[in-house]
Formats: sequence, structure tokens, C-alpha cells
Amino acid sequence: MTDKPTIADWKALADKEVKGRDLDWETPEGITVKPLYTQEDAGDPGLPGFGPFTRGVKASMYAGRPWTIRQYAGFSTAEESNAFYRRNLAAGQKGLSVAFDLATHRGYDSDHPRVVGDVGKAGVAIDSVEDMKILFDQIPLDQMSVSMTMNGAVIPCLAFYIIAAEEQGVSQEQLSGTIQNDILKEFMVRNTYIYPPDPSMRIISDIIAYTSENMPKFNSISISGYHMHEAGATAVQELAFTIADGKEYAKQAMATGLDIDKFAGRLSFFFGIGMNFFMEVAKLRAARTLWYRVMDGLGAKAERSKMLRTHCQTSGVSLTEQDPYNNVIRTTIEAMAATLGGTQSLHTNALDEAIALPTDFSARIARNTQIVLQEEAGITKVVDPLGGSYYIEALTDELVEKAWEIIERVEKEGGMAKAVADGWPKGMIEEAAAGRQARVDRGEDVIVGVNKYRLEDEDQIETLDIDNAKVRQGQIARLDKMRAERDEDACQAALNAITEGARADGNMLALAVDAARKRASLGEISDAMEAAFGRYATQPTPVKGIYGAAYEGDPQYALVIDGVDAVSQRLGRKPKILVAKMGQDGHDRGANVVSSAFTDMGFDVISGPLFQTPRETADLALSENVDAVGASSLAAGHKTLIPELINIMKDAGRSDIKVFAGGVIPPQDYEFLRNSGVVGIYGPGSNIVECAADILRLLGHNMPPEGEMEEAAE
Ligand code: MLC
Ligand code: 5AD
Repeated sequence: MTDKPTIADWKALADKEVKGRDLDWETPEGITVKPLYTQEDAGDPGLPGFGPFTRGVKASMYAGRPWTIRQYAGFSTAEESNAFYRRNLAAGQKGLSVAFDLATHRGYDSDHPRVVGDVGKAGVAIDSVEDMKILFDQIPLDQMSVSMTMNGAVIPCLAFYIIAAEEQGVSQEQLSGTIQNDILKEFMVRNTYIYPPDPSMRIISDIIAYTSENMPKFNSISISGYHMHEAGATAVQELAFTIADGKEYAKQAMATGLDIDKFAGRLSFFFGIGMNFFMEVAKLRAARTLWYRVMDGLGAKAERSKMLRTHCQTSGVSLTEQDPYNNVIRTTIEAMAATLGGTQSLHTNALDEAIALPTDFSARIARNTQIVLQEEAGITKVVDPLGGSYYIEALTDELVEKAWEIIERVEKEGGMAKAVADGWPKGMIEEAAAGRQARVDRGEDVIVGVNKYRLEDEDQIETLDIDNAKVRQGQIARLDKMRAERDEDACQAALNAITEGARADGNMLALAVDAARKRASLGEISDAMEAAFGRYATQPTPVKGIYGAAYEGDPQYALVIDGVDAVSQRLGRKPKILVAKMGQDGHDRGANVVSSAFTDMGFDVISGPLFQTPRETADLALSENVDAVGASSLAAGHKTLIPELINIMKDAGRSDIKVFAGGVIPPQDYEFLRNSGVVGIYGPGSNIVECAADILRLLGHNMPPEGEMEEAAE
């Protein structure tokens, strides 16, 4: 018998096979992944159900109870969303997860003039307890666990939920579910904040205090890395900043005098799951390990307090507008990573994600992806089936170590609230996003159907379209009726109590529950707090140099740079573009990446503030005298907001300013937008260098035509 081969033997054989080519892979996390892992690389992860819970929070995991199939959804009116939920529950969904529209997120009633383009679009419009009651009509809230993704207007929404249940005959002690209530990541990446950071943090503690006292089955927060992931964070960044956010909330609640073991068992988490399959599995295992360590450090005694329970959502940003059926495959892979990583609850994205909100058809495929995994694939039979994989264990350890370094840096620099205010975590994530975009545009990171194997012709798929004007009218009518019928004095007294309580140390949720019962609206409760807290605004500051550096030496990129130079010489100044965000859509990854890349290419870029009305954007475009406006829209407001912008500029005699649109825009809407005067439309997967070339053409520069750029660049 020959000797057992050694690692050195393997190395020699592999080198021979690939003629010495380096097979190591440097991931965006800065982890060097080797082509082979062995026993020597893998530590001992312990057993599931026992700290640090690397292998799972329950001893029996899915063998005892499968993860919750919890599809995030909401659109148009409470009636429509309620009907959608009930259809889905009948078809095998297990928990609910409410998506609110952006007007609701930002604390505006549907009749507010700033939200004309947003009502009912990206989620359901909820103005009062009356809407909330309709949303859960015939859904028994003592039995159904309900997640509500709400952060800005978290106080009125949770209050409406409590009263809707109360009027259904369900007391608050019985309510199980989760409120997202995670404001730090809003300031960092998601942008649906309302108040400045300090009062926002206080609101979180108020909710933790109220729910730990009155709602023992309700998860007071869903500390979310998902949105960092979507904004382009690496796995290490997502882990580190999410766990550090959790630590900050726990510290803040303790500082108000709460006992850690009284509230920590109801802190929950939320992660995004992307396409790097093994990395994502390891990420969830690392997250549990890290949280255990952090909570132990804060003095938690109960094991439950140190247990990281999480929801996951497959990645939206990994999905494509091009050849969208590939998205079913991507979502399946991501769902497998989430479940093999041990998630408690899961949302699987629909195949039309990059184009519009799910239809009944696409929602069915998305839901069935999970049902097939649970009921056909045998995944639930064994606890942590990838445990003991040399690679998975090594990756888990490496992620823990790398994330821990960042968590320690956060701690050293004064905690996560301060880090968010200083802005460096956001900067780090934006750098990672710009790097990713450049790798995709250069074809180094492959996206099937986008930068490789692209189809000549794309079939259009059917998408959901919401008649936003109709939803808004209906909402306004219901608001008017409620205001006419309520006891106005009692309602105003409850609202005044909120403002006074906000100025002193009243519990915001307790006061809002009272106001909700008296039929105060979401906008009114939000305003009552705003009177004491103020409203917060930030200016985007996109990173510089990352995109350009990745393109160093690229001939097409050089062609664009020359074009910008030529146009600059002709104009006697750089070509100037405004990257605009209108409406309450705070998704700014795309806008920031575009601003950053265009700046690197030599354009003079104005990054418009978030949440502008078309008039405010037009005013900025005119006063800055820009050559073009790029409107970024990811929340379906494009058909209302962009034509209005064009008309205002036209009325001001500036129809020469070119308007282009980017983001999530269904091809069905392209013609409408073009007829409204939009000169270029760039969906997800557009190449930024090609987009810049288009703009130079529009500005009268003689660029080689599309398709011949590559040749001309040679
Ligand atoms: C579970 N249980 C078991 C068990 N497994 N008991 C015995 N044996 C087993 N094997 C018990 C649990 O202990 C728990 O009880 C109960 O069953 C429910 O299980 P769970 O695992 O806690 O699941 P769930 O109720 O679904 O809660 C999952 C969660 C929660 C803790 C992660 O926070 C949640 O549902 N989050 C969802 C968040 C969400 O949907 N967000 C959408 C964001 S979309 P007990 O008593 O221990 O609780 C978004 C997009 C955007 O943000 O930007 O708009
Ligand atoms: N319905 C269903 N899914 C939604 N998402 C956002 N809004 C809705 C909605 N109303 C999902 C998308 C998006 C992520 C933030 O949440 O997948 O990428």
C-alpha cells in the first residue's frame, strides 16, 4: 500500500494540472480563498442549541420546526394588500411581513403635497388605525406573527397595529411579530429616517421599554444588515456594522435603566443573502458567534439574550432586469444559503424584482421556491448539514475574526451611533459598491445575461402597475371621513400630550397608542413629535476615485475621458450634471455610484439632496445651470415625478436641459417616459461608461456610435 498523500503531494499535483497558475481567490472581503480546505483549516463549532450557537439557535432546528416562510409584501390600498396576504397564506405562506409605502415610512399622510408620486407605490398606504384594521381583516392577530418594516414612522405604525389588534379583541400581550425599528442603518444606507439621530435613538429605547413590559412575544427590533448588503457592503462589513448596531441599541436600552436580560431575548436580526453561496452560509454562522460574544461582554446572563435569531431576504441587487428568469435560479441558490446558514425566517425575491413589484405569478414562484426546499429537498431533516465542512468552518472563523476587528474599531471610536454620524461606515460600503460596479462593468464579476451571454432580444414580462392617483384619492377620502367623525378635542389633547412627552421624557409609544385610539393620523402623530424633535436632512457625499482607479488603462474609459475633455474645451467648463432623487425614495446606492463614476470621468456632478419635489429639483438644475439631469428612481415614482420635472424646466424656458432616467423602470413605461421628454433610460445592469458616452453624444460630442465604442477604443 502506498503512503497516504500529504497536502504537499496534493499541491504538486494540482500545480501540474494547471501549470502553476495561481488558484487562490481574493474575495471582496479581503479573504484569500484557497482551492482546497482540509481538517487543518477547520475549528470545532460546538453543538447547535448551545452557545455560541454557531451551528444554530435551536438544538433541533428545522428538524423540529422549519423556518418561517415570510414573504415581504404590500402595495396600493389596505384592501388590496389584505386580499394578497390572504391568498398567499392559503397557498402555504406562514408569516406576514408588511411593506409600507414611502409616504408612510417618512411620516406623511397620503394627502400631503410632498408625496403625490409615492402613495401606494412601493408598499401599502397606511394613514391611520382604520387602514391598519382593513389590512388585517380576517387575519387573527393572536395567531399570526406579523413583521412590519418600519423605522421612520415606527411610533404611529406600531400604535396602529396595537389598536387594530385591540379592536379585533386581541390584547397586546398576545401579539407576536417584529417591528424593524432599526434607525442606525437608515442613517447609513436606507434613508427612511424622519428625526435627527438623538431623538431617533430615544424612540428605539422607548419601544424596547414598552414592548419588554407589555408585549412579551413581540420582537422589538430587527437589526438589519440587509440594506447594507444591498448598498454594496461586503459580508465582513455587513456583519460588523450590524452586530455593532445591535450592541449600540443594547447599550442604549441599558443606559435607560433596563435589565439586559429583560429585553435582549427579543432583539432580532435581518441579513441579506447574496450569490457567494458558501460565504453567505458562513456569514450567518459568524453572526451568531459574534453576537454571543458581544452580549456576553455586555453582561447578559440568560443564554436566550445571547442568541442571534434572524430573518433573511435573498438579495435584490443580485437580480437582473435582463433575462429575468435567471433570477429564479439566483434566488434558489440564495435561499439555500440562508437555510443552510440556519435562518429563522425567510423572504425569497420575485423574478421581476429588478423591474417592478411582484405579480401574483412571480410571487407564487418566489414562495414555492421555499416550499420546495422545505417539502421536497430534505433540507429540514438534518441540523446544520454543512457543519464540519472544512471550507465552511474556516470561512466562518475568518469572517468572525475580520468582522471583530471592525467591531473593535467602532468601539474604540465611541460606538456605532458616533461612527454613523462620522460617516466612515457608509464611506466604506460605498467604496465596496463602486468597486463592485467597476468589476461588473469590466466583466471581471460575471452576471449571466448582463455582461456575459446577453440575449439579442428580450421578451417583455408582465408587471404590476399601480394606479397611484386612484389610491391617493381613496386614502384622502378615508382620512377626511375619519377626521370628520372623531372627537376632535380628545384627539388634539392626545397629540399635544405627544409633543409635551417628546419634550420631557414620556414614552412615545404609550402616548401614540392613546392618540391612535382617538383616531389621530400617522402624519399628525409624526408632526406632533416633529414639533419637539425637528426633521432631519442630509446631503449625499459620494466617494471619489474608486471607479476611476478600477478603470485605469481601459481604452473605452479613456475614450470617454477624452470626450469629456473635448466637451469641456468647447464649453469653457466641464459638462455639468445633476444626479437627482425625487419623491420619498431613499435608495441612493445607484445615484451615489453614478455620481462617483461621473465625477471620476471628469464631469462636474451635483449630487442632489434626497426627497426632493420635482419643483425643488428643477430649481436646483436651473440655479446650477446644469446640462443634464439624471433622475434615479427605484420606488416606482418615475411616471409622476419625471414628467413633472421636465414640464417645470420647459415652462422656465430650459427644455434644452437633457433629462435621463435610471433605476427600476419597467420597459412598459419607456415609451411613456420618452414621450414625456426623457432622452435616455438606464435600467439595472446598464454600463456606466456607455451611459456617459450617451450623454456626451447628447451634448453634441462626436462619440463613436454604440456598439463601435470598443473598436474605436482599440
Ligand atoms: C422555532 N421554535 C422552535 C423551534 N424552532 N421551538 C422548538 N423547536 C424548534 N426547532 C419556536 C421559536 O423559539 C419561537 O418561539 C417560535 O417557534 C417561532 O419561531 P422563530 O424561529 O422565532 O420564527 P419567527 O416567529 O418567524 O421569528 C423570526 C424572527 C423575527 C425572530 C427573525 O424577528 C421575524 O419574523 N423577523 C422577520 C423580519 C422581516 O420579515 N423583515 C422584512 C424586512 S424587508 P419564541 O417563543 O422563542 O419566540 C425590508 C426590505 C425593505 O426591510 O428595505 O423595505
Ligand atoms: N413587495 C414585495 N417586495 C418588496 N420589496 C420592497 N418592497 C416590496 C413590496 N412592496 C423587496 C424587494 C427589495 C427589498 C428591499 O424588498 O426585494 O429589493
